Amino acid sequence: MSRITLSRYLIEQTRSHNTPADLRFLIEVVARACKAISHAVSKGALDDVLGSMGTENVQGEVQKKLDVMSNEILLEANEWGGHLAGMASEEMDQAYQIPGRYPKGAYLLVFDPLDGSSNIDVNVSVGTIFSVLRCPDRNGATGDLGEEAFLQPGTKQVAAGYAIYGPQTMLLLTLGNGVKGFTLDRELGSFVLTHDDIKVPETTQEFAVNMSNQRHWEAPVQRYVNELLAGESGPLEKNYNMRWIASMVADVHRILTRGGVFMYPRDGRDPAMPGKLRLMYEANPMSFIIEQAGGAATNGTQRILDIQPTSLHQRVPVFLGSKEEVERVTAYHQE
Ligand code: P6P
Repeated sequence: MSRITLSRYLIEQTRSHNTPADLRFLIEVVARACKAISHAVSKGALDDVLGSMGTENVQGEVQKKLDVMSNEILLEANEWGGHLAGMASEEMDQAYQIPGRYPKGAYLLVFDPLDGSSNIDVNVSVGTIFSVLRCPDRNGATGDLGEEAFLQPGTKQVAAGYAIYGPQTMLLLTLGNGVKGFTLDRELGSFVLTHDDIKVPETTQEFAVNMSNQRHWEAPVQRYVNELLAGESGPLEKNYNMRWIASMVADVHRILTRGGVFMYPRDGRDPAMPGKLRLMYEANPMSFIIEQAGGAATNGTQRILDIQPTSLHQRVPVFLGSKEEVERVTAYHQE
């Protein structure tokens, strides 16, 4: 059977779901950039790409060399094609303006160029997360694109995906009609469709959370996690396993593959920081993918995709994955 590459899948989506040609081109360019990032990540110590830059990003987090490299790969790949009106990244304080020498397009690309980068130096899976929005009508405005153009709820995403750089490099993608998984065939140099219709199992016996933060959690989360730990002798009447890779892409990929519930709750350490994960380029794209795969995603009190963003780098609590568990922990927040 001939293998369906990402390019063929996108062409077929254009025919069957009227996927616009410039969106198809955007996804192809992002996929090509992820191949370049995969190559750079795989070199590790061979190419002196490990370790830190000695700088901090807008989040106040130490920037790894590969964080900066991955960000530059995505900017350089996407800025010239004429499909974007602007870009935004975890690694950049301000929105990225398309240079005047290039044409501008209809879309906004928002990304975390290398999520989980604290794992790079210990050779654990990391990934790239991306979200695609339409640029609002600028009514003829020609100056710099302001942050407000990006501040759209997750329901406005036209595409979202991630690349995971693990034992295999994979690209998971949704255009709003299901979730597809593509595995990089390094001999072909193409992403090949290997997971045609990814679904999150509605129930699970596996949860993902950083337990070292337990003393900082709010009461509903304390109650829920204690019930998970109580196992079959507790109110949930089944035993649960725990996994925490501390790389959102890897934890979410596991959940898409075999189910589970992922949590990064708000905690009491810093009221100004309602959780660690960023809405625009972590929570929103991952929530779009999870919902398209039949799962659920909330911030504990509301659907993540319905949140109206107030700033480009805002953080939100995240509960996502198997619907039964997300609905349960969300219900506890309402009690
Ligand atoms: P912690 C990686 O830095 C990240 O943003 C996510 O990929 C991951 O889920 C989370 O932070 C891990 O956080 O506090 O467990 O190191």
